[in-house]
Amino acid sequence: MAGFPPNFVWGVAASAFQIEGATTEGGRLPSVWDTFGRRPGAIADGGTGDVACDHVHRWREDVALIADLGVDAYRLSVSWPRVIGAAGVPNPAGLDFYDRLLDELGERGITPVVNLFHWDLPQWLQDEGGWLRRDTAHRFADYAAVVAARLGDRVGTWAAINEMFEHFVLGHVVGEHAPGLRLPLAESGAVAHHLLLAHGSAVAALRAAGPAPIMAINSYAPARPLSDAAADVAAAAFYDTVQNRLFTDPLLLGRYPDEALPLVQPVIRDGDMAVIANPVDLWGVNYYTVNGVRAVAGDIPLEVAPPAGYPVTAFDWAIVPEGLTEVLLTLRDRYGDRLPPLVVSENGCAVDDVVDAGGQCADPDRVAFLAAHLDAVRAALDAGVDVRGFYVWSLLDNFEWAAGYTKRFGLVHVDYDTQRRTPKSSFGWLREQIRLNRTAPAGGPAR
Ligand code: GBH
Repeated sequence: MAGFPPNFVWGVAASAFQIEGATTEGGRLPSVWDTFGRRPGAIADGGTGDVACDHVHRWREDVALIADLGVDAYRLSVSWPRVIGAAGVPNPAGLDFYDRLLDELGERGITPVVNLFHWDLPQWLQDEGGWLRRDTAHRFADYAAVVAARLGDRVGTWAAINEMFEHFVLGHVVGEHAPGLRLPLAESGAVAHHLLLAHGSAVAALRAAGPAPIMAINSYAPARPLSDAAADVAAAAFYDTVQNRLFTDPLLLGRYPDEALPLVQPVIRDGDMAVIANPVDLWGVNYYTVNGVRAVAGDIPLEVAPPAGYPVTAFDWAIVPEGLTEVLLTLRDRYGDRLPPLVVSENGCAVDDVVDAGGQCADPDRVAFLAAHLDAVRAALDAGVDVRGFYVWSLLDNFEWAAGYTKRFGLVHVDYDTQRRTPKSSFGWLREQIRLNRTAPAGGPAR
């Protein structure tokens, strides 16, 4: 696995709501996920984020794990409702938590990559209209400025919003994620536009606050028609537009794809597109799978399912490493000079991991998954694509959104009864890959 460029960044990622717990401590206000998670049937196992991985109390142990893993960088997210109180007043106790966390990371030589929004909107902002409301984008920029002023001196790289597409579609159209809305497609465009506007406004605030580079983070997946039928081919093309271009075209080209314009046209104001296209320094790619798409009748005119012929993960997502190479090359080909250097900002898989009687947790399927996806990154590097780093999702098993605690993505197993952390075999494997890569530079014999 050696053969990556010498300055290639090895990282591991997590997000606030999925690991923190302590949802009522230190002045932390409810988020849309606290509310949504209490809807009967919303979460597969009825799990909540109340405790999660108890990271707010165990952060020191978790940073020690990250240091032990040997990664260069840790991608975390700040919980908006933890650091901003009602009416937008900063909450010092919440900021203190991240302050200590960043100090500890710094002392361990781990670069913090700090994302500001991983889907946990303060509930009070949702009550005022959430992402349907333009003002939420301005509130987000205010929040970014508060965090930058307090933590910016120790942040290695900023990110504003994780996966606008998932938050938009799953949270506001399909209703499977918080806030659980099922907006008619025709009314949903405001959410997409305001997320983009929030991103661009936050980029401006972060730039004004300091020199740290800024990364955009989106998910990408090739969309493949599930049959040769013309309707399925058209549905896959539409899905490709919505997932892979609806957010990326405005961010990089300053305009929406033509097919998506009717959705957003009513809410666009003069000057918005320039704000949205505020340049960033790095382009984060979250990659998990390829999506099979077929046409169906209904307001949402398509359905996504794993394409046949591939092995699947414990989540039933198709395992298609070459899809990652395809995504990286497609971005380069679509956006050319407009595309900043790429980073694989999330990759990983769900496995039904168990700790055996001897206290070991072997996850060979995850090792194979990660090895194949790292090969796919190297194929893109060999094809001349500028990829600067790779972040495994995730450090710990954690709250997997609508799947609750039923899906495990961690390099470290978490026993949710005892909060005991057990590094899986993939943890030791990744540590060894990082070490090998550092001692055998690109083009060297170990390749
Ligand atoms: C990421 O989203 C999130 O950023 C992270 O919080 C989350 O924990 C992690 O992934 C794991 O889920 O095969 O048809 O069922 C990933 C977005 C959307 C990617 C669903 C895979 C599967 C489509 N995912 N998609 S299908």
